[in-house]
Amino acid sequence: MRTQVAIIGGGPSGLLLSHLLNRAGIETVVLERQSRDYVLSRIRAGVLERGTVDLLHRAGVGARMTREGHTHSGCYLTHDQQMIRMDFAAACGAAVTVYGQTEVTRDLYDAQDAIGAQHIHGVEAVALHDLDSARPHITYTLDGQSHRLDCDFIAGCDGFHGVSRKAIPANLRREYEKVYPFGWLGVLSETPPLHEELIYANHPRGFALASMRNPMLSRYYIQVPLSDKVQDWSDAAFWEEFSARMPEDVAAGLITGPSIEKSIAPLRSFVSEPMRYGALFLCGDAAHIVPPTGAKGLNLAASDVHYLSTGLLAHYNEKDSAGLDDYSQKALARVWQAMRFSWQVTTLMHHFPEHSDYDRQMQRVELMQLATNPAAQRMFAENYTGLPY
Ligand code: RFL
Ligand code: PHB
Repeated sequence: MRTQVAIIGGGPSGLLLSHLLNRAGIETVVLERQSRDYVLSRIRAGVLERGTVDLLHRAGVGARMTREGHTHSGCYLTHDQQMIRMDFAAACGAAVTVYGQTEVTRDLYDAQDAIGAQHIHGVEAVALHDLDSARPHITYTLDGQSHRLDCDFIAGCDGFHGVSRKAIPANLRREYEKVYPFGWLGVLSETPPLHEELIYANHPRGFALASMRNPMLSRYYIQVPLSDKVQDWSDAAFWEEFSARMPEDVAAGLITGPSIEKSIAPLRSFVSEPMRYGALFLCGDAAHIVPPTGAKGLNLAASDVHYLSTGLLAHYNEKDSAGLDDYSQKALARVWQAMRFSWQVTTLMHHFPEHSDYDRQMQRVELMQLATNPAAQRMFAENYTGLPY
């Protein structure tokens, strides 16, 4: 089999790239290890930057997001009992859209079906070959049979645990990593959200986040030690701990219910450079991971796809390869900005086991600066709603 761009991974990066390319007449094949149902059952990100929203509209998949997504022009940071509003609209004239990654992925699959894009689910033993030659190709097995896919380019959109990144020779790859000493326990529940905007809570007992998907679906998180297991946390224990970390007057309005999903995600920052090797281009979590505190993971995947799709379009339509040559450098410049913001908000809002009283005073004064200083508010708002690309 032959295609122009072979895409490994049918998560949001792979699907969005496939859709933008197909709409421009460039042929793709998406190879995904899991079933479509499995991909659509993963509960992940919930906040879309304005750039991601614009890109989804440009890809022609924004209609349901416009109908069902919710525009948020601010969020709250709390410090014990104090609520500090970050007013994005006043600080930088921008907003974010609350619309789940699951819904973005579903819209992309539906749109891909409508144009007959090629997806192969259930592939195993995916391997990349001859990346630094004019004949790159992929081998894989499907239902026990071996297959070969020849292509011009390979997009590695296979997430942090995928095979693409490791196909770049180790001596040409530089990895940067920071592992945080805690994780987030997340609960999805069919209850009205605690508040109309997101609340990020810094509390002596640990961080908590009140988020949402829609008026009858809430997403809540609490910081937990890495040693905790999901089965250690009954729903009742979760609600009690979550309430204790929110300001008392806000927690008084919490409506609890059974969890319909409960999972623990470790927090990690990771960047692998460069994001290109010969015919291979990495996108999204395959190249970088951020802790979820800044809500940047999915949004970085979208900006990578923007740079790569623009480069591929110029290559095929105008025989201009400058965008492909610049891809790694441009994408990484934005990745590092989001790394810094995610690290800053993670450090500001969590309870670190090794923190001294001095470190906690630093968190307090930084939060007070965000509460009172328009320059600090603008910097937060610009980064949260998304730097331009
Ligand atoms: P994905 O979504 O991981 O998709 C990669 C796809 O590649 C497939 N795959 C393979 N396919 C073929 N062959 C192989 N060898 C393969 N290996 C893997 C996988 O099955 C999968 O379908 O990466 P992508 O597309 O780059 O998208 C990135 C986003 O998913 C990610 O940045 C965010 O979801 C990160 N993230 C969060 N971001 C936020 O902004 N807010 C959040 O609340 C948030 N929560 C999360 C998250 C990521 C999590 N992960 C990765 C464990 C919670 C979790 C649990
Ligand atoms: C979510 O709703 O899942 C969510 C929102 C904001 C974050 C992280 C996760 O910073």
